[in-house]
Amino acid sequence: MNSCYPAEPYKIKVVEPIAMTTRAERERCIAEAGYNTFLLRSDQCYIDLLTDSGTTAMSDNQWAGMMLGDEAYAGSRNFLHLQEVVRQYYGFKHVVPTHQGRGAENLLSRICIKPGDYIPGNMYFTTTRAHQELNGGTFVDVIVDEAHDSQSVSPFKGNIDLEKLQKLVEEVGAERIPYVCLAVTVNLAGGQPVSMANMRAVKALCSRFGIKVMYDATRCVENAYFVKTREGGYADKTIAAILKEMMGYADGCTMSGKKDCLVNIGGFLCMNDDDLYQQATELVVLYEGMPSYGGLAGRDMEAMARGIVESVDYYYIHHRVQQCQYLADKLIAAGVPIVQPTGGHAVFIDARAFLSHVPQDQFPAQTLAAQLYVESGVRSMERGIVSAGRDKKTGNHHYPKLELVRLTIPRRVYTYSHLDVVADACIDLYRRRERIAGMEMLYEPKVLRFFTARFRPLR
Ligand code: PLI
Repeated sequence: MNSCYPAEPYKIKVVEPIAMTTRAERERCIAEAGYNTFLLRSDQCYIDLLTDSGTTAMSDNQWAGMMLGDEAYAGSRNFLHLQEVVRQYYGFKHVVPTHQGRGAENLLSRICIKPGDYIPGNMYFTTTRAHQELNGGTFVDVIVDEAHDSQSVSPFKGNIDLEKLQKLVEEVGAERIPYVCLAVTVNLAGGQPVSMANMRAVKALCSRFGIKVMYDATRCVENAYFVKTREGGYADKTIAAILKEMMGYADGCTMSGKKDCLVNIGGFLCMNDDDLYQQATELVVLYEGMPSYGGLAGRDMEAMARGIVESVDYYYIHHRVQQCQYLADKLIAAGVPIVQPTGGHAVFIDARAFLSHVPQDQFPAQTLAAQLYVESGVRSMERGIVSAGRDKKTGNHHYPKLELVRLTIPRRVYTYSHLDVVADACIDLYRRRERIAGMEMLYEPKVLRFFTARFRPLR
């Protein structure tokens, strides 16, 4: 291992044995799961890179906090701690806890979106767009073009294209745009960050038109790390200072605490506007719980408050992002096509280039994820045509330019040795790629189909 990859800034106190399976067992398991890695059982997986969501190893300090859970129905002291920490690190005036990120998306979309509205964003995320559409809105992608090109090495491929945004405002009118949804970082583009300059410019443009800017802050600490390491003028600033500046260009945010707040469950909605807060407190009691717990136990709010503090530690985030880089570098050295530059939470294999003989409507990324599991017991996730779903007007598949397999690294869970196994399996498969055929879809759910769709290999 090259010494530029930092060793773990933690030591192991508890271990969880993982399943060792044979190839024959894995062939049976994936067939039973309809060739959909979401439908595998976790005890059928050796290294589980399905997601970094809720899969974090919490620290001893967070577990200690769990024992201090105040499970009062209203006014829990853990809520007050969470509120204090969110104000300190994110800088927003109000926080409404939710059971996870999509709970916050539901509240925000229901309050702000009217039928016929448009919600510009830097590439879609599945649950975010689903909530926007459920409330009658139309998502419009205003991300920079480089984001759709897996080989562009531009450092901030998550940026919003200001011209695209301004054009949309002029076309539909500012009154039809309740807010701009800016994700920091952009999951489906490969974990690509947004520059501070772009955040500042988006805020300035939106202010001119009286449009709110709401962040999807799910991986905001990873974004802050990239600002520090890639953007001029930030190298000497702390992650906490960068995070606070980023949030200063937003009117609020939705947050999936299951990622950058280092917890297994939790989320929140933040805002500065008192009226929006009032409306959120009225709605949260219907969908989540009292505004002082929002679907969470007191202990979970305590773990999240402590996780937020830990997440801005430089040694933690440096190691996290460099683990992804380590895996990426091994794949690049062997010629395996991946999205560049490497993002903050995952390595994304370009399945379109990897299986160039498989047409997109034979689901190359879904196929590759299934094959990788059979090969090695490594569970990954499709992020391509299956995840993109269908156009709600025409009923046709959306055909995203990016057809990816995501190898998502859970936080503080796996070692570099595990990543060696993952890299070796991908490389072996790449050498035998011509022998892999595509698949057909046998069962297709109407909403968020990737979770439960079933497939069959084409012979
Ligand atoms: O899974 P939730 O409901 O806590 O959060 C939804 C969500 C919102 N925004 C973004 C950018 C996400 O990545 C996200 C959830 N992501 C999942 C589950 C993932 O595997 O990437």
